[in-house]
Amino acid sequence: MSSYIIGDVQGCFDSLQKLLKKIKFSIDKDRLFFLGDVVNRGNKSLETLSFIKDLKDNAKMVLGNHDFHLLACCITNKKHSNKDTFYDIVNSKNYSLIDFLLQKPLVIEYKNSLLVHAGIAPNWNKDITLKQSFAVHKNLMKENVGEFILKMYDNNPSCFSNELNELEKCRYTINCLTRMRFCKANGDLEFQHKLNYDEPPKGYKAWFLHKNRILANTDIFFGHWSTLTNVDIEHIYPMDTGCVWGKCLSAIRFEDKKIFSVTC
Ligand SMILES: [Mn+2]
Repeated sequence: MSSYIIGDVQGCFDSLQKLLKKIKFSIDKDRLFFLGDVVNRGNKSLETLSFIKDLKDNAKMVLGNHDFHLLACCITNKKHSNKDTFYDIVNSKNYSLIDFLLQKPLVIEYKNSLLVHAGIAPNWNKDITLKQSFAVHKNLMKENVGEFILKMYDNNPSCFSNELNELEKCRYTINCLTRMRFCKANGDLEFQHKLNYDEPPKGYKAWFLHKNRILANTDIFFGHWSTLTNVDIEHIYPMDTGCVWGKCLSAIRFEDKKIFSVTC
């Protein structure tokens, strides 16, 4: 049995099938983890999400910002943008797919490693990370989830503290775990820049580069940052290799950390 962790598929169903063929995925023996953003930008969001859902216990996933955006467009009156390509799901009125996504966590702990879409604030330990992820998860499972989701659309608070109310804490958590690239050592988030980690905005660093980062000795697998290249930092596994931008879709085998890629 092997476990494979797969980066941002973004609706690129054909590339995903190509990748599964390359790793000789066996539904009886292997387990897949998806790092979020399984939908949007690519041309087959519906097929991709249905496929992952049908894998049942053989696949796990965390929510990414695009998955969250799909939820907002299906559950609330939030308008999708011209760039969104998940109309196939919205129009399918397949509520079991929406329910499936609502049940997904923001973080998965697997054998002492953490899987997350964007990253983990440098000043967060495993307990806070899992506790905050669970707080968001609980809200996504509630009856009035639409109201909750609408309240999550804001860049503030940019910093986490115990003085925040529950909704503010959830908003920071979603922004941190599903959207973060650059931040300050205290977890203060920045959202304007998408360049490589060696070109940070003034006063900020890539979240995984901060000295004294609490989880520096924990393996962290993440997606979201397709322009991230040449990262050679122990315990840090960036897996978004830009599938939807014509680059690659990649999986890493958990047991030996071997990387498998297909061109898209
Ligand atoms: Mn993303």
